[in-house]
Amino acid sequence: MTTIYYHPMSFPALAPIFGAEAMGIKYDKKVVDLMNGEQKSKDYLAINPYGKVPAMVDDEFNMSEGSAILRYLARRENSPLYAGDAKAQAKIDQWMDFIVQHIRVNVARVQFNRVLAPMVGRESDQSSVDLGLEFLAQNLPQVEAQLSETNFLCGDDMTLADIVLLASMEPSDMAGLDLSPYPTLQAWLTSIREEPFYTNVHSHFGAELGL
Ligand SMILES: N[C@@H](CCC(=O)N[C@@H](CS)C(=O)NCC(=O)O)C(=O)O
Repeated sequence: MTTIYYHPMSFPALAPIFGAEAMGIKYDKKVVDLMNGEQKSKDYLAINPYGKVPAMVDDEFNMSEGSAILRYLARRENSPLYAGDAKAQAKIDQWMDFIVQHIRVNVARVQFNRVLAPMVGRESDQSSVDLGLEFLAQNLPQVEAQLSETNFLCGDDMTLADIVLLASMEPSDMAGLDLSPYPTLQAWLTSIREEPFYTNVHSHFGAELGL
């Protein structure tokens, strides 16, 4: 049995959840209570010694890191989401890395300081918000340009790269990101959020917490 440990407000952890749904995998999902520090409990550290979500247990095999979990599941399932020769997979990897390193981290800067910090009684850092917005303004145009050329990041079929983009953009509304300069990305998000692999998880980001 495959179990994915996550939290509904963790967009890194939503990536393997969306991926498992999109691959039609039979799996269990378990919420790790990040608000109360369950990720540092002895039981959870035995699953993921790094004390973070996501993590995955596949029978006796444990692993962490959302992108690595996605690749493992796709290889195990021989999924079309990570298909093709070395070059095709390299392009999927390229976009996965780009999204995590240039998009997700900056969405996280804005989301953390505008939404999460006030929720957990921490001071917001406006300079971090500004930096996140500056880097998003540099990097989102590349996503917009690609999605204006092809239906998905790596062509006309959805791949793991799109799953990572979807998960990374989850907090865009909640964090008040202005996506109006990126109409193709906006339309893409609206459309992909209507897919069963998304609606099986939630209606929108934060729905599980009544947000
Ligand atoms: N590089 C990891 C990032 C995982 C991560 O940062 N998880 C956060 C939630 S978004 C976490 O578990 N934080 C809890 C903590 O650090 O105590 C991945 O992509 O899977």
